[in-house]
Amino acid sequence: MDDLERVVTALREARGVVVLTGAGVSAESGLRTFRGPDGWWRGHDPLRLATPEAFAADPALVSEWYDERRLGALAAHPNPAHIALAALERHLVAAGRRFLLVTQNVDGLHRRAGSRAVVELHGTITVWRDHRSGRRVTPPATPFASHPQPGPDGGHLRPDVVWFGEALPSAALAEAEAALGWCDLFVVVGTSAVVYPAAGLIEGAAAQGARCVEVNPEPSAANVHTRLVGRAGDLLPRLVARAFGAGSSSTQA
Ligand code: BJW
Repeated sequence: MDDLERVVTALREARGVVVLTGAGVSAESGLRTFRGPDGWWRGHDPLRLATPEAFAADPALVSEWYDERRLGALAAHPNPAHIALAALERHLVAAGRRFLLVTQNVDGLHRRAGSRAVVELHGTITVWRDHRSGRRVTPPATPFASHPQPGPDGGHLRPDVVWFGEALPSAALAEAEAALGWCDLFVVVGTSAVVYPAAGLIEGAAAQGARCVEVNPEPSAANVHTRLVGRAGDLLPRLVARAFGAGSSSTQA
């Protein structure tokens, strides 16, 4: 039996499945990853821009980067990987088994593909908040008139995402950690697995006895039992079709 067939069997037999996704799952929707060769924006390292320090030093620059990415996310479409994960959830739930999709992505594409049990560890790019008061707003799907954009309470608008050094939303992290107690299969898709506490979920799942599987064209930092080498948009539809029947990931909810 090859690795793909082993994962198909694991999907069929699992009582509870958790999937952790990263930027790679949206690469085939045309969105840039952070650490890939196309990640830099106008000569800026995205890992430096995604910090409170960058926003304090140059709010206009950071606002412009996020506004461009916000509009890019709104214009993007879920790809076959997002759609396969939504189908996987439907199959498992219909069979009375548990499922949770934990994403580090802020683009909203999993929900738009039809996934329901989704935990967004790093927030969402379509919601912004006043950097002084924290009051949230959902801006219209048009470019901001200026950068930074004034907030409703006299501050600047910043995206409602989690930057380095900031705490993750506590309810989201707690839900992801609680799932490690019931999952027996943990699937890691399209993440370099170097950012914590998200990457720690993989170690936590393995420590609690789950089989850990990776789907990625490059091996990540994650310590997993099985690596499926390839693009998520190729491998995930094949896995779901082999586990639950041909064509089973082709329709959205
Ligand atoms: C494909 C593909 C295809 C390509 N198919 N795959 C423990 C140890 C060391 C450090 C720490 C630690 N605990 C905490 C830290 C500090 C820090 C951290 O982790 N630093 C490390 C980098 C060293 N963590 C934090 O600061 C976190 N906060 C925190 O811990 O707070 C503590 C606290 C508590 C109480 C009060 C206050 C504080 C916050 C981390 C926030 C990360 N934020 C970002 C930006 C989000 C907003 C935005 O989108 O701009 O999140 S950074 C960026 O990295 C983003 C991503 O979600 C995250 C992960 O990146 P990801 O998704 O893995 O992307 P890439 O580009 O790295 O990888 C893409 C992958 O896809 C590659 O593997 C490709 O091969 C693959 N791929 N095409 C499948 N078609």
